[in-house]
Amino acid sequence: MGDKGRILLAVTGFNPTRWHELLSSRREVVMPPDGAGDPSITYAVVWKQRPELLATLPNLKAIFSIGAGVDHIFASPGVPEVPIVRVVAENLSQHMTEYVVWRVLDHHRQGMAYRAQQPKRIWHEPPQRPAPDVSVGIMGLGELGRAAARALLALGFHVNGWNRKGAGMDGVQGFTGDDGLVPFLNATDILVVLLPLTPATTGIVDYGLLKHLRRRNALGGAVLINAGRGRLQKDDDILRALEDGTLKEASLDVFEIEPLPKTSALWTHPRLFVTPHAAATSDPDHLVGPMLEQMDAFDHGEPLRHLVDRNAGY
Ligand code: NDP
Ligand code: OXD
Repeated sequence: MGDKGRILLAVTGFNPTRWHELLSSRREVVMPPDGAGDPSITYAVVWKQRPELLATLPNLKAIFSIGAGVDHIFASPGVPEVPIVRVVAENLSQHMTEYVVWRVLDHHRQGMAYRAQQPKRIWHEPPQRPAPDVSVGIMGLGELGRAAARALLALGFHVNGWNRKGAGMDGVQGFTGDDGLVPFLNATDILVVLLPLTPATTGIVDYGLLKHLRRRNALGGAVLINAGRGRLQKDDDILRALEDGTLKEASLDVFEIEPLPKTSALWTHPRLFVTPHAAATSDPDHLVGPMLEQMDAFDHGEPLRHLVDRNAGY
């Protein structure tokens, strides 16, 4: 094992025992506080690692993100100029698709209204339109957005997509870049945010953006679902939009500060559904095998897959 080089496993915020067990099956693994400056470390597997740790490793060949998002890596200064690999996996896409379909269907089928009625024993059927009368707009039509779009199309929803470079998708009405944003929002009833957090997207989901959503629609109001990153949104703007009717309802999996502070008014808003950044959790049993294969292949001169574009930040 030794001549393969060692892996630095540097994570905060969760218990990495299973990641350690699986990575150790093929290579030696070092965990902080050990590892700083260690010349035998050739790969780092990270989630919200301690700032500057990566910059101390003289023989680092590549960094593997434990998530699809890599904002946690760029949040630290001095990230070395080595390739960064992010998670792209069927298993993760499946989990995110489940979350998106669950939340879209709950809003579409008036789940919040029924949950409010039940304790009061109210027997009332709110208006219900079929899925083709509802437009779901996916902001960030990447790996996860496309998987979710396929499932929503299969359910009969009209699907819009917004991205940066303009690659289209069959069955999805495409909108691109700054010029496409307002037309995209104007044509959207349920906004699903699956963007990465970059300098270009930070704070993009604010009150002004939500105002552009289509509100006179089959649902009786606009809906926001954010499973991308919390700092894409302004938490206070979402509360304001829920209060003044700009938004009918929202589902948030991510927040500006995580864990969401106990004092946040988001916890108790009656038309807001909160989950604790759990839409699609990285599963080591599915992800470590491909990571180790990529390390072996790269050591043999083959290219890495699922590389991050450092200039774009995702
Ligand atoms: P991808 O990189 O595959 O897709 C990102 C999409 O966002 C692409 O369509 C891209 O456009 C678009 N995009 C990026 N920047 C801009 C911009 N400035 N303007 C317009 N469009 C933009 O990422 P994934 O689909 O794999 O993941 C998306 C995000 O989901 C992750 O970055 C992460 O933050 C979040 N996530 C959250 C999880 C959770 O549990 N809540 C779990 C996993 C991921 P283009 O196609 O043109 O490049
Ligand atoms: C990810 C996440 O980026 O879990 O994969 O948030």
